[in-house]
Amino acid sequence: MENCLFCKILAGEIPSSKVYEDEFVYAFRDIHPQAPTHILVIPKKHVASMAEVDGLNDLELASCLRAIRLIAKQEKLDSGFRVVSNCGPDACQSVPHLHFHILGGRSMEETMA
Ligand code: DGP
Repeated sequence: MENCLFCKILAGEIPSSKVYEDEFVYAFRDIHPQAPTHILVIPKKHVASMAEVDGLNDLELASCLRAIRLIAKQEKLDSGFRVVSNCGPDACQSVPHLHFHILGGRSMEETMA
């Protein structure tokens, strides 16, 4: 998708710190980490958000969730981690390419909003 920041990262036009890649998924470190470990997991196929997830097939979608488990193991987040996907303006989504934040490496607040 033209003019999509994360599609440009996928294409290698913008550098990123890769932590995981497979046929359907790419994951890299967030440029503004909000926890000691803060990783973004994206589907390689462009869909804007969870609201448009019907644009992915089941394998593409499940691959994101399976990648999250693998990355959490790889990053040794054994005592836990949080997964967040902001969707739309009310959730302050700033990059309109579906992504899952993996946050870990410290205790999280009980409140999520
Ligand atoms: P969200 O607000 O949920 O749409 O999260 C977008 C995240 O993307 C935000 O935590 C910062 C991150 N981000 C924005 N631009 C870049 C970039 O150029 N490189 C990397 N690695 N992360 C970025």
